[in-house]
Amino acid sequence: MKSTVLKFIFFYFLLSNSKAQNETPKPVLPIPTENQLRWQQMEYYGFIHYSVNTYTDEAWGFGNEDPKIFSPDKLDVRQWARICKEAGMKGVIFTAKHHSGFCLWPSKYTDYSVKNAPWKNGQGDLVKELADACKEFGLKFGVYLSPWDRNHPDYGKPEYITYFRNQLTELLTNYGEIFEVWFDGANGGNGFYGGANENRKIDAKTYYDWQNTYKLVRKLQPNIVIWNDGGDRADLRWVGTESGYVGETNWSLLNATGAVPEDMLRHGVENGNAWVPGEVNTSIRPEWFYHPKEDKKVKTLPQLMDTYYNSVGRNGTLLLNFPIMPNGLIHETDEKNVLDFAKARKEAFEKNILKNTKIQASNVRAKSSQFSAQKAIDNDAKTYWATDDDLTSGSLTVIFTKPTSFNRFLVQEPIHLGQRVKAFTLEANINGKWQKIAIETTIGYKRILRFKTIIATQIRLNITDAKACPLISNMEVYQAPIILTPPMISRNQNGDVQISQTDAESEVYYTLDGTIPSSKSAKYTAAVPTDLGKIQVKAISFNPQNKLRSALAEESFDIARKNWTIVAEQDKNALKVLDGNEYTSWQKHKAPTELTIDLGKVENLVGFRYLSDQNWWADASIISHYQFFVSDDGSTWKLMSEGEFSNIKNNPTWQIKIFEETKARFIKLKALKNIKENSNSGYAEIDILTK
Ligand code: FUL
Repeated sequence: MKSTVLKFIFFYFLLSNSKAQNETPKPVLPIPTENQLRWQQMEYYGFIHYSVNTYTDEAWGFGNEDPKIFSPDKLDVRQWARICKEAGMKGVIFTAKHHSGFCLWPSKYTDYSVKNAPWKNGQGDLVKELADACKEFGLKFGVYLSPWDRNHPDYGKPEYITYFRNQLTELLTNYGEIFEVWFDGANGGNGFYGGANENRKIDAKTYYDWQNTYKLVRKLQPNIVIWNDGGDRADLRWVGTESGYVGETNWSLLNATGAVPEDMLRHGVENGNAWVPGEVNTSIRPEWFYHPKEDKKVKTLPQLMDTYYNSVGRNGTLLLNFPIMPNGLIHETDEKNVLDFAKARKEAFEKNILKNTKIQASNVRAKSSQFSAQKAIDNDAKTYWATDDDLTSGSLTVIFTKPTSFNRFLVQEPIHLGQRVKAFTLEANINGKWQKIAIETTIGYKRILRFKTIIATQIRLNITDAKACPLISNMEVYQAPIILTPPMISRNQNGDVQISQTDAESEVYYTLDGTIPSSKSAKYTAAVPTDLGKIQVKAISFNPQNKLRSALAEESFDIARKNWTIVAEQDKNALKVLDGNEYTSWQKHKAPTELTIDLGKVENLVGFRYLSDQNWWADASIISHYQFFVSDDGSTWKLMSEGEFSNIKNNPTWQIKIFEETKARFIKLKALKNIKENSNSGYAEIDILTK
């Protein structure tokens, strides 16, 4: 009798236990809301910056700009929507009101809007036009409403909050479904404020009474997600940089209260108690608004690909900005580069090698087919592989029918049950031996790994640590083609030639004798020392797999600047003007000012070149009017050239000035005037031309 009872108890436990295992794993809290889940699945969407400061060439409007300047002659929101759609984006967020306070819709609550602009004789509503265009092109629509308003007289007083909420109500009521609202963190400071022209400070945490503002937002748009980096924690977080990346370790969690230092923005908080995923916001140009001087600084295809892998590929979303030109259109270079980017992504993720492959798991939850390894490659995002509850590790092994080459690995967790994986490795069986390809940390909604092409017969995802039983909803493997863009050539102060690859898997070949390089020319592996004379470098990127080559890159350099010194200058940073790196710069003295260089020996000069500080915020320091002197002894000077660098503000590229041949050992560039009075003079590079 006793033993029958015991047997019964034993089987009861066995049964109830296996029943529990058979059930859906319990979520690991916190988990995303449905709105956050839907938003995460969008992955990639566009930002559009346009306002009165588009017409003053400023990053921020001050709030006193005359609405009359808002008069585009070619404005076409359908062009914006078409480009976003063709780029593969799923939505668009529009600066309905930026810090200037100028409203791009005819708000009832202010005259500082398109109502008083010449565009469409004050009858236009740009928010409506764009919302409609988005509908037409199948894009979701979102709005940026700057909490900071440099125009409004009440900004800083309690009355402004009513104004702000009234505007929010207009935007969230009259333009259909809004998927995301953006509350920028820039808050308070100098402004026009209805003519007060003063500095107004607010406490971004308390001033806007965010909790009640959020309630209003959710009441008007139940499906929305809220982005806010200044006030109370909202649905999405800033990743702490506008450069286009989030940390490789990226938890979609933060703590609901308390400060969020930059490190947490970048990586999230492993044991955070609130689901606050990261959105990577970045512009296709250095700045958010359109500035003609940035026409040659549009992110290139390799840069855009890096941005993608460093955002969507790291459990983030990508919010990529287009500045609108004064004529009302997106610039053709921005369009071309973003469409090239779409094409390259399509090619990279065209053929998933894991379709119809054999897959095995180290453990399957309750041995149930519902949670089998197959669920990780069944192309159904709702199903997933799961282990038993008592495990926090496990592996999935894919067996190919023949040696297979690949260079990308994509993996996803079903995050509606929480973000679990803390650590994983990727291994491949190459020539019968298991090798580690990558050692990583978090996965989250999506993780994509890039590595050099390998040829393997098996591949294994090894989850080495997780918060609870690991779950994988999807795995994909690809052979992404090599991106062949011309390499970048520079020469440092020592005279060494440096050539940068644009794809880790490409090869670079170069010549120094003016001939066109081929794969039989010298292969670039490290900086190439040269004699210090003039050189001409030609280089190509080469795809060793299909033997295709990029367009030619070529640069000519005058004599190396190895023995040059900057005269009477203590600041070591001054040497940055000779380092051959266009991205480093030096600024010190206010114009008029002089920079004197000792060339180390007498040279036969016929001209000089100047490259201004290339940082987008460094406009003021661009030298516009100059004199150039030479000397034998550094004390008696001869003026060789003077004048202006025409159009340098809009086109801050190398400025070349030629003069009559002369012999000299010292040179002096005198900055007579900069673009802005009373600013320092800035230099990225100074160089000479010799006979
Ligand atoms: C920043 C703003 O100050 C920029 O102008 C831009 O709107 C960017 C997206 O956010 O904080």
